[in-house]
Amino acid sequence: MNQTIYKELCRRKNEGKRSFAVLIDPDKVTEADGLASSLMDEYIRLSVAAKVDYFLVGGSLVISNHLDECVQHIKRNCDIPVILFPGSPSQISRYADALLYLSLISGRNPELLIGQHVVSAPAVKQSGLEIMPTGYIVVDGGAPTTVSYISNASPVPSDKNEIAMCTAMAGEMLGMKLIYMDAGSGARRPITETMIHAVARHIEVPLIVGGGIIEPEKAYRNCKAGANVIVVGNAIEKDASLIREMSDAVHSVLNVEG
Ligand code: 1GP
Repeated sequence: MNQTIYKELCRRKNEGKRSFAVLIDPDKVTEADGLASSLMDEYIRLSVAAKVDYFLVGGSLVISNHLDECVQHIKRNCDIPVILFPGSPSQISRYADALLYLSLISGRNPELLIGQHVVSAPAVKQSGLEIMPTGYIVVDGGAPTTVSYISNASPVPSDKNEIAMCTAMAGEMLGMKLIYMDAGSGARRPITETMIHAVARHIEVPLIVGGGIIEPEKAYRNCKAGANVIVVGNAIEKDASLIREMSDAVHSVLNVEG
């Protein structure tokens, strides 16, 4: 299987480079008829200018059926790789470059650990997408988020660094190629740097961190703590000019740490 995106993620990690990903919710950037909104074009334009590394496309609850149109529009208009971040097995588009194949390892809901994967396995395989097995760790962000409600699983308490650390270690030893720590979209409290550091220093695979990051300074500190990829969605929806500031903050960190 083609592993272009994953190899690039690992290369960037090994070189001490951090990556910035803009999260796009197809519901928010397409019109009722599926056509791209001017907002989507603005995101693409600003992201290209700011040298954004990846687009993550998806969400815990995608209501419209415009995923394909959204991904195709991005692919037609820029070279930034598109990685699917699906909230359910229906969120697969063969037009994307890669798929975060998420297993909710912080939860104890068998459907989200393996059940939905079994049901969707043939379709996922046929998609031809680059599959990136990802241990998904949801951390309490101070408010019930869509992901915690939909997943019907309790998040890791925000101050229990050792639980997050052991969960990530177990995920890596089970074969996960990425660990994604998420406080949930729109989290009131993003994941602490101490938790990020505790996890990062115990795993070898790239670490993605997102949820409630609204300030470039926080993105910077997360990278210093050991995050390899920073994901921002909500804050950019409120102020698209943050794309540049976040991207610059993330890319300003260049060192191999913890
Ligand atoms: C959510 O990690 C992502 O799954 C991004 O969160 O929308 O709060 O930036 P925000």
